[in-house]
Amino acid sequence: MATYTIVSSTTDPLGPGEIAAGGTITVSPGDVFVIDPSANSNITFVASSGGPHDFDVVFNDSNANTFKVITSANLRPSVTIADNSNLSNVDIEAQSSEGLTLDVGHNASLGKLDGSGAADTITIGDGFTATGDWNTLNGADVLTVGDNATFLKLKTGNQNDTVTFGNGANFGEIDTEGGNDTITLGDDATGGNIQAGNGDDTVRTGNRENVSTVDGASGNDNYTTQTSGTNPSNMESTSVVCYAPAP
Ligand SMILES: [Ca+2]
Ligand SMILES: [Ca+2]
Ligand SMILES: [Ca+2]
Repeated sequence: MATYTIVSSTTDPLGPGEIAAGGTITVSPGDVFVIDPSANSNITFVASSGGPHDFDVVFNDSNANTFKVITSANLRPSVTIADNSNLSNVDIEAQSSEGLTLDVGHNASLGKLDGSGAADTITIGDGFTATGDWNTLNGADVLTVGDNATFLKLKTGNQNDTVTFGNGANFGEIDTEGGNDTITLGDDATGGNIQAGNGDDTVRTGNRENVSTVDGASGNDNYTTQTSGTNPSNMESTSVVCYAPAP
């Protein structure tokens, strides 16, 4: 268990605890890797023998470089991104790992994300922007996002996923695929498509929903909105909830 800082691939000489980006890093349980703003090449984490090992990847700052953070088998990564960190050109690929925990502060951004094939827990503050497509893959994934988020395509794979956005969500597509999924959006949700996929799904939206299509697909699906005049498809139960104005 140790703390390391991952720096530019061309750093020479490396200081104490520094690792150059661009290679494969062997992880022991409890290790912490801080990604420096100078890191500029793909970083691949592999487990020492055994596992799955819990370990941490930390972004305290923006990073303008283009690279991927790849976590391999027998690892259970916990990734933390601080407030105001612009990581628009950084992708995370955790699809070989045993479960991803991702905690993101306010007003941050990240590129493409592939979650693990197990249950992932993703918690994001307000004002987030994803600049690539996200797919949390199999496992019962929980994605909780604050207000005014921008996503392109978001998919959550099989099993019972829970997707929650605050107000002002803007997205290209939310597709929760198979499993009994719950999608909850606050007011002013704007997007192209909500696709709940197979299974018994629950979709809720607030006031002033502006989503082109809301489709429950197969299963016994339930749709609740505070917006009148929407036209969902394949929803076995639909209710428009109106709140009386305050007296
Ligand atoms: Ca899933
Ligand atoms: Ca997953
Ligand atoms: Ca579903």
